[in-house]
Amino acid sequence: MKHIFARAACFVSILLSACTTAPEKKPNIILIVTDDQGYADLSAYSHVSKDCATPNMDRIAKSGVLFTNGYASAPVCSPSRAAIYTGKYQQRWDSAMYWSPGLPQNVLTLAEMLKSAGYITQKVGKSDFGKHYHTARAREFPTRHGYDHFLGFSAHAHDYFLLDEDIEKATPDPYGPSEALGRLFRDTAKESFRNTYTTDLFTDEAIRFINRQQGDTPFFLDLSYNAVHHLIHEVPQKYLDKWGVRKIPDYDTAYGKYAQYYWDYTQVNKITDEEMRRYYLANLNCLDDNIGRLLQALQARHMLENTLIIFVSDNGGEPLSGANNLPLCGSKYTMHEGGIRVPFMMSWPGRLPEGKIYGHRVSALDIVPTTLEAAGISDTAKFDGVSVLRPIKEDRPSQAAMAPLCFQFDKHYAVIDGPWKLVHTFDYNPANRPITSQILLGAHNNELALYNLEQDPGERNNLIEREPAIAAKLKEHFAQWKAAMRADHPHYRQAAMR
Ligand SMILES: [Ca+2]
Repeated sequence: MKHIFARAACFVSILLSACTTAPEKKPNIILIVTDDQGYADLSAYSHVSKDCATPNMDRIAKSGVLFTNGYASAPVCSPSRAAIYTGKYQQRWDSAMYWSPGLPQNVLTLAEMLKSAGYITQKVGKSDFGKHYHTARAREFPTRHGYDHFLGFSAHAHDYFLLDEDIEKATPDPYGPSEALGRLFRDTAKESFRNTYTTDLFTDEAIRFINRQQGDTPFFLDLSYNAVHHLIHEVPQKYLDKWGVRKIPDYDTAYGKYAQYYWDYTQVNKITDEEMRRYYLANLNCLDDNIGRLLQALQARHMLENTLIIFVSDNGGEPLSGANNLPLCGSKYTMHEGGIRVPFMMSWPGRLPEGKIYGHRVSALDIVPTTLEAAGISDTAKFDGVSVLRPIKEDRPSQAAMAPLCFQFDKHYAVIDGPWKLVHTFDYNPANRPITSQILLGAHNNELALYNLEQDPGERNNLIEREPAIAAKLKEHFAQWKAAMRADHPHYRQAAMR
């Protein structure tokens, strides 16, 4: 009898212990996506351009992990973002393998997955999933794919200052050259702002969201800036003064069509190369200060410890906007390293190493699986990336990094396997590109080339004649990948509008 009581007491004790042990708190997740930031334009990197300092962004690397070998899935905004937010190659549903792949109904986004697991979700800034711009009815509109709240715009770019209803009057062709525009939305309703600037406005909204969080419910904050995308010259006066560049008047109807203004200032017509770099640095400086405000807000709420911060640029830098990708060659729009190897960092104090430089390959495709593991969510969906939490801790390559990584955008393609990269890239609209871009593009444009990235990350030494067997193997990998993507299309062929 005594024995039975003892066992019962033991059982009750175990039960109480199980009941009183609080479940591990899920981390908050903050995903910061910058736009067209150059590989040399983050001062956490030892290869940083000498004229560039980003001390606030660098804090993320100091408190976490800096990736020197991190890839976007595409050299331009919208297809790259599709992979960032789904963990899948966007080519699985985008038969054109081009712009604006959209978001099929049966592809879940990170926001949808986290919301299902109890997260409060907010998106701020640029969305850019598909061509159904400026309508909250589209599947790719943020409130239709997992965000409780949204403040931002749906297309691929936006004026930094023109944020009120006048933008609609100025842009009668939402699918033409000024498709970039359209109103800002708060949730599903259009909203106007005056006397502000997108980088400041988006940070203010992010901080308000952080400060609203009072209970134990974890949050997902997706902060997607339009900086440092063109129109790069649009920068608050104090930064223009600091970087010694003149104020170019904001758009006014007296200028003529907005499309003309947009075109004029996205080419090196009215701004010299040297001035363009200073506008870019002024714009980046403002962005960096805003990242500092965000980190300060987290620190004030004692949230830095339990927050996984992921920072990534959606594609490589655009020299037309003054970005610098050195020592890489190529730029946004190309499959050279300058188009796809991007500023990339991750911080989770206490859970990931601090101040670590991780040189094994990572990909934007890894963001979703990594976040899900951090949040303790087991998802049966098949991703093209993997969680890199353990590989980082063990300082080894991930399983995905030991397999080929493939890229296609329009007619450009590349495949990376170990140190080897097979790439076929073409001039992007060469008639309109300034000399700086041509120099950065490298010597082996418009031909199939093979590089050893470990020895030659700048892709200067084409080894395709010397290593034909390796080139053939990579070509075969690419053909198999493309066939696998094509085979998936029927599975995802669903209307984006529901
Ligand atoms: Ca971009």
